Amino acid sequence: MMSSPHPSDGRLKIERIETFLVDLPTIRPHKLSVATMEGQTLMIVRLYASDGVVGVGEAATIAGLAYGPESPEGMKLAIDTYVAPVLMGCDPRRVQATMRAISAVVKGNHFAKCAVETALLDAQGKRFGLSVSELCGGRVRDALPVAWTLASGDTKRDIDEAEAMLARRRHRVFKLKIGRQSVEADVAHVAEIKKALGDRASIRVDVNMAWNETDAVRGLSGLRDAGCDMVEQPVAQIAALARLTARGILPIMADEVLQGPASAFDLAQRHAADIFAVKLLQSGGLMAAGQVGAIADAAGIGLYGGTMLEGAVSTVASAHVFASFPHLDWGTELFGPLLITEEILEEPLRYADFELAIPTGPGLGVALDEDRLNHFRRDGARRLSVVAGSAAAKGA
Ligand code: MUC
Ligand code: MG
Repeated sequence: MMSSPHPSDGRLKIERIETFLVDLPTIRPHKLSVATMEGQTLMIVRLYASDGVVGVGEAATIAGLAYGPESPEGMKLAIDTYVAPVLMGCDPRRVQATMRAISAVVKGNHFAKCAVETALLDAQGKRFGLSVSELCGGRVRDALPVAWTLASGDTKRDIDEAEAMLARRRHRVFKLKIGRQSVEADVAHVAEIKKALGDRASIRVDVNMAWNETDAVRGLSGLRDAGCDMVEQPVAQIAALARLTARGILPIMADEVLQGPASAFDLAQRHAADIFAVKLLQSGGLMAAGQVGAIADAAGIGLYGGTMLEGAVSTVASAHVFASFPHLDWGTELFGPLLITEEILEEPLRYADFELAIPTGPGLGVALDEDRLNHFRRDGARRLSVVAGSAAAKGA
């Protein structure tokens, strides 16, 4: 018989669900082919269970709706209006059954579902004294290599930034965001950075689908000659990605087209990529991301731990899942919290020696700094003081 998500003994329930948005500044504008990010908005969800355990989850997008179909505001609305009533009737210990009940009434909305599943697993881990990576099958590593994205829009500034990262031993793999200018200008930009850094760094690029196939063939050859190691999502279409992969000019990584297990299976069958950039949010949750990883493994496709430039909560959720991948040949890019100026954890994540240490405590193993969070909440103290200030200026 199928397990029901509903509390059969009436003893454990979710009593309260809280969602809110946090607007945080970034250390510099982050320039992608689809948008320039001037800040990052986190959608935080907290589930308060009747046993006193509180689970936290997070989701973030890139520049609102510029990158994909969900926005932080939309996720909050989806959870408050459609997910919350389902959660209120579920036993939070039955994580998969609860997510299944949600999916029965909410189609799509991968990011919102991932935030909720994160909170359920955080609570479950705290409840049973296990870290999320152990709940996800068990960690096979305690730290993850972390790449940094150079996306200031200026070649010289990118080189300086990379040098500073190398000197601090924080990153030695750099992903360059290209696709905003001509193929020739982009290749020249990559070549200049690779020339400056030499063998001290691995250089990869993310085109975020900006090229057509003929641009891509030209671009890939130029990038190979420039010393680039890998190209992420050069074109939008799966058929074109497959043809580029078959040419074998450079390893091709799928990102935007990878939207969970079914798409992973489709991409694998069509030989559309050499590597998968697994993102928890895009996959639709932690369990789904694990399935994407399993499909890649079964198909002989390489794995990379991707990010939506999330804050600390979602970053650490990703770290727990990637820690459980048997193979992670291409490392990760879990640097989201470092792009944000503000620390929102009581104890910051530890980045050292080119790696992120995965917390060992129960659940996600992190605690939010409530004062910082309250300060940056869209509906919090800072907004109220701005509103009060503008009212005073109007003589109210
Ligand atoms: C993307 O497209 O991969 C990840 C790193 C970064 O700078 O942007 C993201 C999104
Ligand atoms: Mg990408």
